[in-house]
Amino acid sequence: MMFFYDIFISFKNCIIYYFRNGEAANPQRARKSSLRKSQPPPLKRYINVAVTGPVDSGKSTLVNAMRGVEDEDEAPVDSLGGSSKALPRSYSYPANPRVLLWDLPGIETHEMKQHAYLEKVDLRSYDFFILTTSSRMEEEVLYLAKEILRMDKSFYFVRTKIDIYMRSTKQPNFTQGDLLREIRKYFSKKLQSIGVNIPRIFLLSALQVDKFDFENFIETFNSQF
Ligand SMILES: Nc1nc2c(ncn2[C@@H]2O[C@H](COP(=O)(O)OP(=O)(O)OP(=O)(O)O)[C@@H](O)[C@H]2O)c(=O)[nH]1
Ligand SMILES: [Mg+2]
Repeated sequence: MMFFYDIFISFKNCIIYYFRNGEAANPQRARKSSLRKSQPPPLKRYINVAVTGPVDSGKSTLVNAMRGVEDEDEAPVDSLGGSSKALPRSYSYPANPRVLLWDLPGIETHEMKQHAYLEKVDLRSYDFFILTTSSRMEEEVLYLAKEILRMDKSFYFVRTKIDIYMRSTKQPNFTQGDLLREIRKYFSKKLQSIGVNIPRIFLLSALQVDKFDFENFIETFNSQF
């Protein structure tokens, strides 16, 4: 009796493995199917990392900088990704072939649009998030952060275009270090207020990768995945 039970269990596991791996080979399909399920498939070939944030916050430029390319046109879009800007696009990550970087469309300010955004990009199907903003902590960024926490997943918080901020901010008694410390403290407080105990915050420029937090960001990312 035990023997037949063992055969039944291993047959069942084979079927589960087959279907999960099928989805893993095609994240687009996995995303669609995860709309129907409460959980994304635990067995996946890729670590799907979503770069998300408001419109124009520097998502695509950051993806390019992470991949070490200057112009999006030079970077071949993975066949897995769509071609429209309104769709998430996937890119390989040269430093780690297990990672797939997803350049998500920008989230818009209006509350209803925020809701629609979650449906459109199916946030649940990603494993990790890089949340970008190019200004102060906007409402939609906090909204995304809360959604990610609700899914029990984590994120890096990236304040992009910090080079512009540094160039345009003139505070006579503040050194660059002071300014960066203030910004970090500001974002830290905001993120802690929604329950992120130890926020991982990077203040960087995707166009000046040898300055600010960019190198630290890449090192941290590479050591985590
Ligand atoms: N100076 C500076 N400019 C940046 C930086 N990151 C992005 N930009 C510029 O900001 C503009 C918008 O950048 P994108 O990367 O297209 O922004 P996005 O979030 O992908 O925009 P959408 O996909 O339209 O939501 C471009 O002109 C970039 O060159 C940065 O770190 N520093
Ligand atoms: Mg973009």
